[in-house]
Amino acid sequence: MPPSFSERSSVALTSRPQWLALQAHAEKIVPLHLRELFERDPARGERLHVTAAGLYLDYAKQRVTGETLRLLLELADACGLRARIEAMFRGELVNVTEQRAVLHTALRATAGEHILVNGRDVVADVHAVLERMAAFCELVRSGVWTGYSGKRIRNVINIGIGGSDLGPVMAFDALRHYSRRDMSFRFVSNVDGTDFIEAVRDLDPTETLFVVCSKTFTTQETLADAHAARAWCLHAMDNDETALARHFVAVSTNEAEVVSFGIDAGNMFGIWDWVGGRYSMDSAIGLSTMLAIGPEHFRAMLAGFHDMDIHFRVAPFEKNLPVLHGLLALWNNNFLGAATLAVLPYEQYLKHFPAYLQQLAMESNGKHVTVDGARVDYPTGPVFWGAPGTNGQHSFYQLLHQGTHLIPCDFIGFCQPLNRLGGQHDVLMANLFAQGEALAFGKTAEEAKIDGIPAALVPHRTFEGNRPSNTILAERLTPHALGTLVALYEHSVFVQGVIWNIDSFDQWGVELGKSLAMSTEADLASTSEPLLAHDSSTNALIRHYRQRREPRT
Ligand code: G6Q
Repeated sequence: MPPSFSERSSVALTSRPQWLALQAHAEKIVPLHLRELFERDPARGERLHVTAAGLYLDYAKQRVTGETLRLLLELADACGLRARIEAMFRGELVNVTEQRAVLHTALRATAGEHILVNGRDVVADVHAVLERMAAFCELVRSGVWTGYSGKRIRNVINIGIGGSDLGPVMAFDALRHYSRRDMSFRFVSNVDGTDFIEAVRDLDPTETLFVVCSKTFTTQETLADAHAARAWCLHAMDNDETALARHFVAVSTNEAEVVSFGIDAGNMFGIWDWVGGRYSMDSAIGLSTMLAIGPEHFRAMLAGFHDMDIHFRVAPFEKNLPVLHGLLALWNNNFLGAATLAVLPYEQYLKHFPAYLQQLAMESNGKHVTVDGARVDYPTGPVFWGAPGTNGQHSFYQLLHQGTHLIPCDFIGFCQPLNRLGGQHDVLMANLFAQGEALAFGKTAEEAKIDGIPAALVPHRTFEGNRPSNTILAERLTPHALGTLVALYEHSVFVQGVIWNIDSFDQWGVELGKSLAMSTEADLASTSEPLLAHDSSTNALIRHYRQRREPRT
């Protein structure tokens, strides 16, 4: 019997024998160099990889041995990972602090599967929304859906922030190759008016459709931008409120607020409270993605997610891509002391992927208490960051190679380019492989001397190496491949959260941000000098700003 939730959480992670065994084992691994690990085991590179759902993960350049992997898998078992995976897939209240099911996997379940939440089959609901989305997208893409003046829609602007923005932005860019090139797609998220103004400055309102994405429909930034969009449209449409129905659709759980904003309930696409914002790009929050790439490609993306879901749920842990990926990240973080993780896609279309993962990983696992409210005594979620290669090579890779921090890297590449330009794809991939190799093996002082480096420069031209990395390869950046890649990281984040015994699905720090600005905004807006009750620094900043700001128009 797997341990129950309460039994599992009653054992402190750092007192578990499996944790202690890993700590003792780490002392043996830390002095070992990857050079030595490869010398001892020439077939290491062929053995330490796993394939699933079209992805190939090479983890031979991680600082692990067979023993490390065995101990990590034992830790996963002891923490009840298998039972937690099942609990999530079955719709149990895995998000304990919000008492919610966590069912992004239901968003890509195939028609005919049944997942019940409070006795209701959510898969049927998901497919009903997907069909409405597809029908709407066909109307817009074919030009049957026209704007107020009868012109077809040429521009789509997604208004949303956080999970209602980062997924759509990332997915649009990742799949731009498959998108309608005779339409423009833009994304407005910031309450900074510049974001909206720049997005619409060359557009005709009568050809523009706004997709207002907000799970709660109470988010300050999104509502401010949506109101700006409304005013921009009305100005061009003789203040005819009925025109708005042709130019605004919403994605939300909150029909009452959508209607009170002025969007027709018939123009609303539903989501559910069991979908976290950062896990929602494959729900109706992805409406702009579907408008861009069409329903068929969107379904292919969902199939990619689903293939990885199935693999995660059924594959033995030693061959389970998200489990291994998560455990290796945990090993680097908790036992080798790596506080960050760099994600380096060698694919220009994935330029927003690091930012997307930043939210997915850091909002999920940036927690300092366990599900029981106890302060953890081990590091949790690492800082995620990164940029596409090869660009990053000409800037921050210096620190990866020769800095004092250990920064594990995930290199991501594709065997076939979407845009062939002479031999440039080989150049791109050569760089990817060479970077992983250099980080792992470095260059010794002896090698530098043999290369004729002057003695005084040898310390500067020496590379310690022993810097771990994963390499993730897929055939081609298709909608399916994107789905598998995102699901891999979703589940890897989950694996780590289970072991750390934290709630990966709440976001109280983000909620704090949503309320903090409210009272301060009143202080800024006040027409008479307000009585300020902040700390003395904040009070002084507010006074400084009030004296210099331009009057509101
Ligand atoms: C995601 C977060 C957060 C959220 C935004 C937008 O997991 O909860 O990023 O997506 O704050 O919230 P709304 O969709 O409710 O506007």
